[in-house]
Amino acid sequence: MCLVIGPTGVGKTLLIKRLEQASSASKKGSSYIFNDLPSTIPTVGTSLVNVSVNNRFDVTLRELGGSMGPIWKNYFKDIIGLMYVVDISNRLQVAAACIQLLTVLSANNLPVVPVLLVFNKTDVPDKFTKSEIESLFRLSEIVKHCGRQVEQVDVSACTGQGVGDILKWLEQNCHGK
Ligand SMILES: Nc1nc2c(ncn2[C@@H]2O[C@H](COP(=O)(O)OP(=O)(O)OP(=O)(O)O)[C@@H](O)[C@H]2O)c(=O)[nH]1
Ligand SMILES: [Mg+2]
Repeated sequence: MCLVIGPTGVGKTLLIKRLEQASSASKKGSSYIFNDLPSTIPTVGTSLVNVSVNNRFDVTLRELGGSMGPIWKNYFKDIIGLMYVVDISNRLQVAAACIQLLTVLSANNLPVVPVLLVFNKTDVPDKFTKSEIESLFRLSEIVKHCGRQVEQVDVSACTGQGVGDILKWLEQNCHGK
């Protein structure tokens, strides 16, 4: 099982819907083309979804609602991967998201699993730039010191940009476990 966490409203549920839809959508590079915009409601508790990874195998994604932040750590047991989603258009939330990420990565019960930082909502014009995110998150230090493999993707769950990069990460990191 791969855990999907991040603050409220960052787009975890929509992203998981896109990963589910990807196998029947058309692809352009690492992006998928979606013609609809499914509605979502805030996740209360947790939701489990099976996603087909590039038609090769299925992986179970467990989303934990952002409002459950204080008890995310109760779900770390037996995970094989961790996706942490950030809304790069939410200037008020990004600093808190960074602190929350550091708390997650330093939890002593977090297994040594691959971590994917998902920078979502790239479609919003007034978003943080890549270099602002780099320095706010001190990404290079996180990557160096957290003792786990940390990768990053820029995506838009709205437009489908970068959704293929997440599937590629799942294929390479959450296979057969
Ligand atoms: N513009 C834009 N909006 C997005 C994107 N992804 C999600 N949203 C919107 O953000 C809102 C919240 O999305 P959710 O998927 O419910 O967020 P969540 O992270 O699951 O939130 P919780 O379950 O409360 O933790 C919805 O209105 C989505 O349509 C994106 O890439 N771009
Ligand atoms: Mg949700």
